[in-house]
Amino acid sequence: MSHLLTGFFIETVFSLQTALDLSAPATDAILINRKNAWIQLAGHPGSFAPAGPHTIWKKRMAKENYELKAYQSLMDSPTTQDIIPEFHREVEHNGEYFIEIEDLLQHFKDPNIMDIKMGKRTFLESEVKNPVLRKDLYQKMIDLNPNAPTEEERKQEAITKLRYMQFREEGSSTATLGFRIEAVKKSGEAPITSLKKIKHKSQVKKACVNFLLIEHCMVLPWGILVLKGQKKVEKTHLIPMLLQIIGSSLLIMYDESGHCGVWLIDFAKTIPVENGMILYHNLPWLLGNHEDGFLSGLDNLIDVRIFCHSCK
Ligand code: I3P
Repeated sequence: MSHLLTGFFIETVFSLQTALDLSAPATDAILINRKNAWIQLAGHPGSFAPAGPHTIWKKRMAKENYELKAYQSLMDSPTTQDIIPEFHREVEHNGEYFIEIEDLLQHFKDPNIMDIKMGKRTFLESEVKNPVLRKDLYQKMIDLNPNAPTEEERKQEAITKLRYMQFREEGSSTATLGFRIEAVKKSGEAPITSLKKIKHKSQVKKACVNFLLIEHCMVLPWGILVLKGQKKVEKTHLIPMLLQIIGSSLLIMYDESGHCGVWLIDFAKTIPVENGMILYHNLPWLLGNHEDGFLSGLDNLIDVRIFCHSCK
């Protein structure tokens, strides 16, 4: 696969303070410089660190190591191995587990970056049975919409993760379009992560047009063509039918030099379905059918035509 750039990683690091402090891999000046340059656009703060010159470490947050298994499976498949960061290995460091993956930014110079969270469902089915009430998610909910909590939720000042994740889906374009813009960073500017309420097609389009400079319009289609099956792969075969892909993002980057790329990233909630089941990635979700709405999102993203008129 093409080895694009270093400097910051998208699903990544907002500030030096929140970056993981891993003394072992990040000792030389180059790595320290890289660490200083990181910004986190989305994902769990502090879960990434620069590793080798062309790689980063990503910390395992969950008990189950879904991400390692997902990478192994996606790297094995010729249809997906070119659209994901290259997976190197699993690492244990100070009793914690990490995966070492390609730093996609190593060849970009101050790129424009967009992170689009894919799918109509953003939570695992296991959340449906999780009764834990969380005050932090209640707080995040009222920060976004003070009128959202029910009377009971107001009394409890807490909500379940399922409630929060569905509230976020409904309050963004996730529920209707099957994707949402998580964050954008334009070259030379600070990251914008305040796009949580972008919901309607026209708003999505406006945000995308703002991101996509006209002169770059012709270079970006490459990425989406790969995603659509440039290698004569049917779109429905591109995304594995045995994996539910929850909370993964499309990472779009381009810079002044004409480098551009689109990758699928973040597989912490990408898990195989039970034996004998297959997924279509575009059917309505019903508890137990594991559908994720990934391909509905991809179709709608293409329909919004953010990439270019000629890449339809
Ligand atoms: C977070 C986002 C993350 C999710 C996190 C949410 O909401 O959906 O993907 O982590 O859950 O709080 P928001 O985008 O509004 O900040 P997971 O993907 O790991 O589920 P968490 O609070 O349990 O970490």
